Amino acid sequence: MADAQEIHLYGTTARYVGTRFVPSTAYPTISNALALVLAGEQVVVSNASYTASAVVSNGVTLTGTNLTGTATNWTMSGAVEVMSGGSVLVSGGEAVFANLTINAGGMVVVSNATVTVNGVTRSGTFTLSSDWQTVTPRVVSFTETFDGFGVGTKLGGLASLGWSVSSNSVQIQAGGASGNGVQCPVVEKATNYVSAASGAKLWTDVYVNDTNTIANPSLVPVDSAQTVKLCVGTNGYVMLYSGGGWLTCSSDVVGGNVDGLWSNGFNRISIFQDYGEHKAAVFLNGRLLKQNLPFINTNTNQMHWVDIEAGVRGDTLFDTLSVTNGVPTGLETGPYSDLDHNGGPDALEIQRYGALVSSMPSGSVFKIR
Ligand SMILES: [Ca+2]
Ligand SMILES: [Ca+2]
Repeated sequence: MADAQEIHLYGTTARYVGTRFVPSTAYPTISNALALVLAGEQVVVSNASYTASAVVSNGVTLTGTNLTGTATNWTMSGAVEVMSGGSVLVSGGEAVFANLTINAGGMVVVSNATVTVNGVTRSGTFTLSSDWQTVTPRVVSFTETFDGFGVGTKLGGLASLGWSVSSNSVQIQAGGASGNGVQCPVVEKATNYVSAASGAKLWTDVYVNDTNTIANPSLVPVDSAQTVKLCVGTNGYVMLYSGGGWLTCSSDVVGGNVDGLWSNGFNRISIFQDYGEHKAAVFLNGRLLKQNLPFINTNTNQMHWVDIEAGVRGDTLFDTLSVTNGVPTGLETGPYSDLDHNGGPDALEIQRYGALVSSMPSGSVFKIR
């Protein structure tokens, strides 16, 4: 027998009704349209079916049972945990789970319905199992505009698209570079896991809006497993980690002055990485800042993830992240797209040769040691 704060229904089809119900074997089934669990109360259903047709406003723990019914009015604002052997059946209508955990062996079966789980909405017929929130790396090439998701969508809920976050405060917001983007609050981090071929030539292209600069990048920790690390330093210069220290890109690759190039609003960062040669090239707003940049870790042959971190001074907004095998759209044109004036887009030269053609020998070179 349970107390009034915890309601157990065993071995039958049970319908819980009203604000308080202390069940007994004499009352296994209550037939009423309203299923309401108040804050502080919990329904534990064991080896039974639980039929809900209205609002469940607090925790539901399911053990070896089914939660069934038309989901039209389901709103699970409290924590819902599906135990091993338990399943939640959502058939038709809409269901909202504000805080859902599915343990190994449990499942949420969705049939022709719309469910919102932890801030992410999916429609159709599918099954969520314990690994639903496990990150699935995104296969290259891809572009994510974030425009297909509503404002307030938690990026951490998009694990099937490769996303992992330090906090659920990382969310899709209006005001991206185009349409919606992602707001990454102070000191939070968004990681996009990527599935790419070994030895590939890859472009990572993203628009970032962060007016804050890092006064002393030397204090920024560098993980030796990384390949490229970039930040924006004092005076808006792009800083690249190279050879055990930070390189200040105070000029572009041909020596042109780039003062003030990092501007308010969205800036476009395009990073070319050759995982065969272990070298990178970095463009800011379509202008080549650095080529032949050695990887921090030259033993890495395969891309695994992209990390975007917000600093302590303010939120970071980012949008339109792509990781592609070819030159990102639009990078071959623009006022700074041919810095060496050889008639060829610099991005295409980087893609083909890893460096500007004009910086490469035009004839044979003999070296002896
Ligand atoms: Ca967008
Ligand atoms: Ca060129």
